[in-house]
Amino acid sequence: MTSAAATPNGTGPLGPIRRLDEVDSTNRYALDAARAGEASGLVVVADHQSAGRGRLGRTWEAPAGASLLMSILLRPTIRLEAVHLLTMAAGLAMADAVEAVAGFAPTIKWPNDLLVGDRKLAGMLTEAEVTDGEVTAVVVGIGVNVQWTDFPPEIAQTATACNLVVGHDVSRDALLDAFVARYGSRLADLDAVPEDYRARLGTLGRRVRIELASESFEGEAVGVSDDGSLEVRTDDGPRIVTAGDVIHLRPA
Ligand code: BT5
Repeated sequence: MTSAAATPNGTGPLGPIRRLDEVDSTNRYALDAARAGEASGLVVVADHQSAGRGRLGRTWEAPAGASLLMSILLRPTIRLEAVHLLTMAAGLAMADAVEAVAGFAPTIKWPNDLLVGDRKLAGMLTEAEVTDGEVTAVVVGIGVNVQWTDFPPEIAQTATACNLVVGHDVSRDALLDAFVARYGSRLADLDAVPEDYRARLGTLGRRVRIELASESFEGEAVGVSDDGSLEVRTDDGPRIVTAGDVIHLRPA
């Protein structure tokens, strides 16, 4: 296990919250705001994104008004390798916020999806600005399916939403407020994040397939280091995964 030992001094309190009716991507907006000198703490929330970003060039779908779509701009004093902690903290804060507001507890799938059963409730995309080897800004983007009627065919079998889980309406504003309060507390105590993250992680102990750009392999997910890397036990020995896609497989 490696120690990230990173307290992101200088992130400061979260806020202000900037609400947009429509934007291409709240992450793009927050990254541009960072480059223009915006201070740490800005929370950008949009009702609709015309080009919501997933990881690895994928897209994030959400009809207007159906999802909590937001990006948080942070300016932590942190090593690039420890930026994962900020996303892990956001996953924990959102899982706790969903539990408090909607009344059910999502699990985390490594690295940062929130799941209910095998269905995806929320996804996260963190992007960092690095200048001369120093992290100058981090944008943590989160999309949570809150109030959906039906899903487009591409995700109909794999997605879920808060209202569909609990059978009644769930407020995006209440979820936003609950998240902001919890994320602020998590950022102030990053050392506690890895252990709490492991406790919420549905991936540990599961048989998984890891899909990397160049290869894929299967094994059992056995651990997560303090900097967020996943350890997978394979027939050929242990593998450490720092980025990639995980598929939870049914037990053999
Ligand atoms: C993610 O990517 O899960 C990161 C999603 C981050 C979205 C937020 S919204 C606010 C902020 N601004 C942005 O522009 N982005 C962030 P990834 O693990 O690559 O998952 C993407 C895949 O999830 C897609 O290829 C679909 O298969 C699926 N997907 C797309 N929209 C979905 C949805 N609403 N619910 C569940 N799954 C979805």
